[in-house]
Amino acid sequence: MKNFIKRVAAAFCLLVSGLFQHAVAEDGYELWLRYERLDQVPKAAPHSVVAACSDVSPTLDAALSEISRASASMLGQPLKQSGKISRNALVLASGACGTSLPDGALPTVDQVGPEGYVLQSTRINGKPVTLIAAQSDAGVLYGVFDYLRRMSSGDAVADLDVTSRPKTKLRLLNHWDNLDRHVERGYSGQSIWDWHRLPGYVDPRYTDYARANASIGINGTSLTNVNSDATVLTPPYLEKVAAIANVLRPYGIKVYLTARFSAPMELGGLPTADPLDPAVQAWWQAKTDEIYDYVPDFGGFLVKANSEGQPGPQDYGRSHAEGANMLARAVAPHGGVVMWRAFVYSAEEPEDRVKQAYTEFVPLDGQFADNVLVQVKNGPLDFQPREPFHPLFGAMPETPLMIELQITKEYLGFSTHLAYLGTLWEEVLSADTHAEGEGTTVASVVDGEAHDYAYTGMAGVSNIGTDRNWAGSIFDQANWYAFGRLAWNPDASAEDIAREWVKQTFSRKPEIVNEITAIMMKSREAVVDYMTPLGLTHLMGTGHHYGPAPWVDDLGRADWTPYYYHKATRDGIGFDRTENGSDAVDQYAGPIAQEWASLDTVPDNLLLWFHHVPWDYEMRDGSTLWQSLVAHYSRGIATVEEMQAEWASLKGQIDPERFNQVTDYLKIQHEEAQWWRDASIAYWQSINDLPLPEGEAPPPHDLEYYKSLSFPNAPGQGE
Ligand code: BDP
Repeated sequence: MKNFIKRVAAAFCLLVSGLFQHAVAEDGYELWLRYERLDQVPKAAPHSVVAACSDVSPTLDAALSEISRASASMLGQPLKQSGKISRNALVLASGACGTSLPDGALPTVDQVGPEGYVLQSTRINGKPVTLIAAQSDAGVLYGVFDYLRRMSSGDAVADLDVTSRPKTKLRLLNHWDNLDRHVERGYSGQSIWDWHRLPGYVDPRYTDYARANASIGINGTSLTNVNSDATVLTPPYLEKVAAIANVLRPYGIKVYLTARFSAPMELGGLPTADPLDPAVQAWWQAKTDEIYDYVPDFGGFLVKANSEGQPGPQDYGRSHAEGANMLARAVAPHGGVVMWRAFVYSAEEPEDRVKQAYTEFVPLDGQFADNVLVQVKNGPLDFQPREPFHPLFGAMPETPLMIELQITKEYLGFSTHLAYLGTLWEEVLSADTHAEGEGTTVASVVDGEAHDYAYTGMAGVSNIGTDRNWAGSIFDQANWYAFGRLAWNPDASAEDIAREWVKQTFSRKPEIVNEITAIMMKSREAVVDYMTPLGLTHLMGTGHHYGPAPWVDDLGRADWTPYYYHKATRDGIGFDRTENGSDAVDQYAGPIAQEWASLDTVPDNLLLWFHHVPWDYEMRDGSTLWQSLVAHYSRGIATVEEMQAEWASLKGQIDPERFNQVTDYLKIQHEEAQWWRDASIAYWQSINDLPLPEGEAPPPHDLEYYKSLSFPNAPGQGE
């Protein structure tokens, strides 16, 4: 009888848990950490987990709780924690925490560095086990996430022999979040940092944020907008910052803040913020010491200075290096760093905007303090759908250069366009700068291999907000994911990363994985085609950056207008950056400069970035430039149509919530792709007076209609 009751109770629990599983909303909150139930328990799946140390640190605790959550979800029950090694145990051991293991049981972890790990199927006391070993607890945590990723992807977990270490040291998200919770260039709701309620209320969401980031190796986060507000440096806010840091710390994530250069005046009442003024230096030193009182492992400062109206050292006739070094001195005793942004272009400077960062920073090479990194956007302009790589990569051998990527899709259709950015970033990272001879890829500069940098890093401008799905859309989660994976290994393949993400996010079924990966892999080029084909750039609407506006030619500054970049006249189109024009091409190493300077060898996809050519210029395929341009727009739309059809074919195989949202978003994308094509063509025709190539549909409206569209409430706007 007792047994019977037990069985009934068990059946009831199963039923309830089954119902519950279905009732759980597929709203995207779980990201890639969904840990879907495995159809088959894999060979060598662990039966228990052993943390081989006496003192379980908060980081190991986080690892254990992730294992418990994941195993409950994937295997049906959480792994038992045990103090004893038994058959098929999962054994966690870090440097300080492997002492309870028998001699010789631990593999050497010398080669994995402070954050790497070893995953090994081995035997301890004659029993088969899986060992996750590292020098540090953070390394174990990363190893645990790797192990769970394999399991969640349906990969084999028997016979593991994996060694992994991150190729970059600083892997950071940069939030562009204001203290009033508005997110500059944010398309996923408000800032998750709930400053007003902090520190009294610490949203549990911060723990999930930390889990997600740690799962992809992110080890730092800059909480505040680069267009910064000094208020965050005041004691009430530092208390809030400390509360966030406390949640992130066990996950190996350090907190950084943006430093407003004029803070000594605004907060300290000083008459100047001159970095060579002793009172200013003393103010920053005291402020920094104070920050470390609140957050003992504070990472350091991220600074946007003398750029787009932000205060900076040049206001006092000082250089970027002098400004950066002053802050670097203040954080140095605490082990902090300064990330100084190279996104600068001067208001007075008549020089081609894409040349200015190089012109300003190359002469400063060697002048920065040891704990300064210069943070360089992937391209010389501003996160456009396609740019050549930034010429600073390879040109500052004495200065650690971080790469800054934009995860939020300010220029690629906000969160409603499906655009997987892994391919964009792979294109940049694998580009050959030729700086130290052939094969000096941007990745090899960023990971320090080319110039032996002491610090290395990657920053991604976050796309995270209060939306339930975090990123504004399910596919935008893939961009957050890909950023982390590439920061860990800048040589990783965008396609492998996409597959991995799809398996954990949608399905392990190979047909579904292939279909969704294929959609992702072509998505970014589709955006380039319908927005800025053939090397065109910066054609978006003013201020909010939503939609096309190639006709704009009269803003406060010429280099904010689309006209500045396309220079279309009746005779031709494109920006001449050869020696006959701005000669920006000369900022690249010899072989690259030669390739891009010549019409014979410049790739089609950068043609109008570097050259001004007539509308009837003959392309390699025999078409005229005009025909080719129009064909690219239409091809972009056709690709979105393919993506829609491919997605539609998955109906019934993806849960309705996510299926429907993606379907609706693709429809928006299709309409907006059409809008980009039509508005652009209407404008080019008003300039070149050319008829449309055969078979191409005319825009349904006249140019005046497209010009009249106005979007004062578009999301994510700047100041
Ligand atoms: C631009 C954004 C602006 C940022 C700026 C930056 O439009 O909101 O402040 O980049 O990176 O792309 O500083």
